[in-house]
Amino acid sequence: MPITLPRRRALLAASAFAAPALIGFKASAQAINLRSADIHPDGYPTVEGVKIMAKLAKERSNGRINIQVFHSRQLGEEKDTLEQTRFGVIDLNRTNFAPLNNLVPETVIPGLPFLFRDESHMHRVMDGEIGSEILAGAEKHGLIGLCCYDSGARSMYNRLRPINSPAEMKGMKIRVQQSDLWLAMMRALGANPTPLPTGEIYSALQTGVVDGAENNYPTYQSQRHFEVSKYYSVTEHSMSPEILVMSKRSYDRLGKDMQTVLRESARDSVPEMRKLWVARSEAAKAEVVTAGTQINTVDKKPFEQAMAPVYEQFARDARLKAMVQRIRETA
Ligand code: BDP
Repeated sequence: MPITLPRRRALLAASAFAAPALIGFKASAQAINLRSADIHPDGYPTVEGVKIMAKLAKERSNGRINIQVFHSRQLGEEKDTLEQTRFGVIDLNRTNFAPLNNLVPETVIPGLPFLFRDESHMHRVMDGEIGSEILAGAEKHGLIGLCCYDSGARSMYNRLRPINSPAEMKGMKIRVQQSDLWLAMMRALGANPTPLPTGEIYSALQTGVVDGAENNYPTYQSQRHFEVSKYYSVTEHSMSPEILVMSKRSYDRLGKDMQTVLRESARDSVPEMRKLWVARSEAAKAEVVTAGTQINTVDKKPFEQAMAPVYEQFARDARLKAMVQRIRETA
């Protein structure tokens, strides 16, 4: 049907009117709703860290950015949610570095045994150039590394007896995170590692599928593992931090200004998260001691020596080797 002149004029007028309205809508009002995953319960410092980031991002975007944190594995276990994050089904995800190890070679570095001298050494490394390089490594794999959160140091715990030396771990069935590095680390100690997602550890300990696991006090406490494995041996063998990633697909959909808001809000949530971490670590330790956990300290040297060969296996290429060296040289 031919368009009559008045009708054509009306159509033109309508589109001329609609266009600026649409642009205006896009630039200011369109809400950006993002879903973030975490396996930890509400109140855990990583969950609260992302909530702090969400608050900052909302303020700085004049209310446009809305981040909803799905804690307590509501969206699934870390390995599965990371896959979904790569494909843009989930927008943000806070996990440990470990489930990224097999995908992103750089991410093995911060988990290597006895690499960081203490928490402040770890902060200096991860807050600096090396930390940024590690975070950037995820980008080729569909993930934007936004920031690192604290996770303290991981120690061994089990239901059989206190561990004092690697010799006492011979043949012990130890749950590990789903990463080749973590399998190798436990094998180096003589243990028999079983990779399991976090949510399966409690019943594995309870039924004897595994004898023990390893983690920091806040996870040992909040996952209730102390109820079924009461010997906590302070090996502090790894300080593998946490990482907050964003789906590159979700990120690429946003304008530069909103991308900056998200990056900066994540970065600025880190000091607050660290304060919460310190408080939670102390509270968790006190709670498990009251509940009957037996804590023993160990001579760490034999553990360090037994685990040293994993460096050759996982920090093999020149770039990763140099990264380890640079970390050791960081004052
Ligand atoms: C905790 C980490 C969490 C890991 C968990 C584990 O915060 O991301 O999934 O350890 O070992 O410390 O499964």
